[in-house]
Amino acid sequence: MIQFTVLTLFPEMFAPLQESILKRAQEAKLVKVQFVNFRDYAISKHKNVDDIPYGGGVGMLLKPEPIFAAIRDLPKPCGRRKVILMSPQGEVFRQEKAKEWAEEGELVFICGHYEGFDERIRELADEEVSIGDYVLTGGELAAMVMIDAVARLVPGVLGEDASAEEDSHSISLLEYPQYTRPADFEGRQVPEILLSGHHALIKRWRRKESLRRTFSRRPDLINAVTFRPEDYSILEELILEHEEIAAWQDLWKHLCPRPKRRRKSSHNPASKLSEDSH
Ligand code: 4GX
Repeated sequence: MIQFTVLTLFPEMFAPLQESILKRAQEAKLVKVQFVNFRDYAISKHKNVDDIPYGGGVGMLLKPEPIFAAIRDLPKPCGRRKVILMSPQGEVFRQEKAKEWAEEGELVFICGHYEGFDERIRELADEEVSIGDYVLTGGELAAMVMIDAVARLVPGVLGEDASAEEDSHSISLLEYPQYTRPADFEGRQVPEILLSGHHALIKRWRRKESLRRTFSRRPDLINAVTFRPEDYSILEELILEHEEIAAWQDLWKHLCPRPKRRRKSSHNPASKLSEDSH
């Protein structure tokens, strides 16, 4: 069981987590999501959680007291606990981070909804992370993205034939195109090879299309790809089909099949000739 604790002024924003796979995971007690409205920890009469910035400037900042009080009031964690702050200044959240966090007992997300937070709030966080280079109105959507990505890695959350591990490999290599019935949809044909039943050739075709897609759509991922010996002939074909791919060929030159060294033979006139020459 992994526990997600969300410090937020807007717990209703998390309704999407009560649907589909994560709903089932919570019913099965594999995942728990709980909310702390830190306005409950505001000290002032008017329950303010934000205030104007010292030194002037536009907008409001989250005050430190309610967040500190809410964190201090959390019950002792069952296992390991990690406190996370969402911010575009943080390290970008990736699949590797999701895998790391899936091993924790409790993840606490601090969600703010104002222009920023008092710098002293940062010291509560073990990690500061961003879901990407864009600005959100609050941390809630970012927290939901991360909860979803982590929860699906918890054993049992996806089906029995869980393919979470396979999926995470497809982060460095894009998925090949997939098709289901009908074989002919308004004249658009499913590639013939997929109907052939020739499993080895289908596997090779899929690998080739994955590589092709990665080169053309996400060249930034290519350095992270682990090339296999059997990729060599595929890559030679891809270079002929897309000249640009030749620019990367240093990445797989180590896979170049070397011609077998010929065994010494006295019946080979060519080798006799070369022996005579010295
Ligand atoms: N990846 N955010 C807004 C709001 C905020 C204010 C005070 C904490 C305290 C973002 C991102 C992002 C984060 C902008 C939350 N949070 N978060 N900010 N990109 O844009 O994660």
